[in-house]
Parts: sequence; C-alpha cells; structure tokens
Amino acid sequence: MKLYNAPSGNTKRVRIFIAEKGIEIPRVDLDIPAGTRSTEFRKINSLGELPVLELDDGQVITESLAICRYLEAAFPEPPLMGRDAAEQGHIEMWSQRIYGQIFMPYGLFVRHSLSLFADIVDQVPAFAEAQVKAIPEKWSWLDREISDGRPFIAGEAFTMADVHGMTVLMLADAFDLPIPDHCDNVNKWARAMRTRSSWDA
Ligand SMILES: N[C@@H](CCC(=O)N[C@@H](CS)C(=O)NCC(=O)O)C(=O)O
Repeated sequence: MKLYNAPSGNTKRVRIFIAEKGIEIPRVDLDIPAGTRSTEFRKINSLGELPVLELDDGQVITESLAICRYLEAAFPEPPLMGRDAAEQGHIEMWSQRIYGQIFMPYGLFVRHSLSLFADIVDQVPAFAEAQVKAIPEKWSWLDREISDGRPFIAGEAFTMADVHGMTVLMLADAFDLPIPDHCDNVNKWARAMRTRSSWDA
C-alpha cells in the first residue's frame, strides 16, 4: 500500500487514523497545487485531490472517509468506528456532526479565501466571512453537548469522531480560528487530543 499525501486537512484525517491504528503505510508526498493539478496525478485521481490510498494490487481509494472505512475493515484493532450496530450508529452520528457542523465551516472558509484555490473555486469573500462568523457558535454547541463530562466526543472511548475533531483543531491552529475561551469542555478535550502521539501524524 501507499498513501499519496500532502500537508492538508483531509490528509491529516487519514494520517491521524493510520497512527491511531498503529500501522505504517509508506507515503508519496506531493505538492499542492503543482503535484495535484498535474496531468499525471489526474490519472490516479480524476478530481486531482489528496489523500489517495493505493492498494498493493493497484486499486485506488480516494476520499478521506472512504480510506478510513477501508482501513477500519482491513485493520479492525483498535476499533475506531464501533464494534456493534449501536456503537457504529452512534459513532457515525458524531462523526457526521463534527464533519458537517464544524469541519465544513473551516473547510469552506479555506476554499473561499486562500489564493491557492482561486483557480479552482469561484471564491465569494462574503461567504468565507460568514463561515468565520458561524464558527464560535459551532464550538459552543459542541461544548454544551459534551458538558456531561465524557472524555471523548462520542463517549468513553477515542473514536473516528475525535479524529474528525483533531482534523478541525489542525485547521483552527493553521488559520488562527481557535476554540472560544469560554468553551471549557471543548478546550479540555482539545488539550487531551494534543497529547496523543497521533497529533503529530
Ligand atoms: N472529499 C475529499 C476532499 C479532498 C480535498 O479537498 N483535498 C485537497 C486538500 S485538503 C486537495 O487535495 N486539493 C488539491 C488541489 O487543490 O489541487 C476527501 O475527503 O478526501
């Protein structure tokens, strides 16, 4: 196997997942945009996006969530997406909530404001600004949700929902859009995530 990779939010999600699984997958590091927008790379992923996982038989899996799903099935321990139907539904719910409610505003801000994306996105600065305004309340919502004292986003164990959350933390740091100070529960969770060895993945 090999992982086509670059420093980015979606690739970070997969790198954290791999590190939490305790496995090692060789990487092919590409540049965004020189590598990803090349004709050669479009033959691997027609969308020109990272990450991409290439299996030993040459099959290619794109989309960070699909790659994590593949790895969960191929390397079940430790389970990050639940062991039974109830756990799987619960963890998927939290994963989608963190991705949809919090990762997306950061991601849309990035795509609508960085000159790196000006060639491929019809950027709307006011839309980017609206994402920035929405972010604090998204964290406040999560803070209320985890105010029951749970150590991890989906409950008592580290799961894919925390992987999504860590990915957002990386964007929060990179673009100086931090968790609001008053979000004590989320800030406590974030401090714990930063101590995990997978944080540096
Ligand atoms: N839905 C995809 C999104 C992947 C994506 O947007 N990747 C960005 C980096 S975060 C990329 O490779 N962009 C290449 C480019 O802009 O040329 C996933 O989850 O993997």
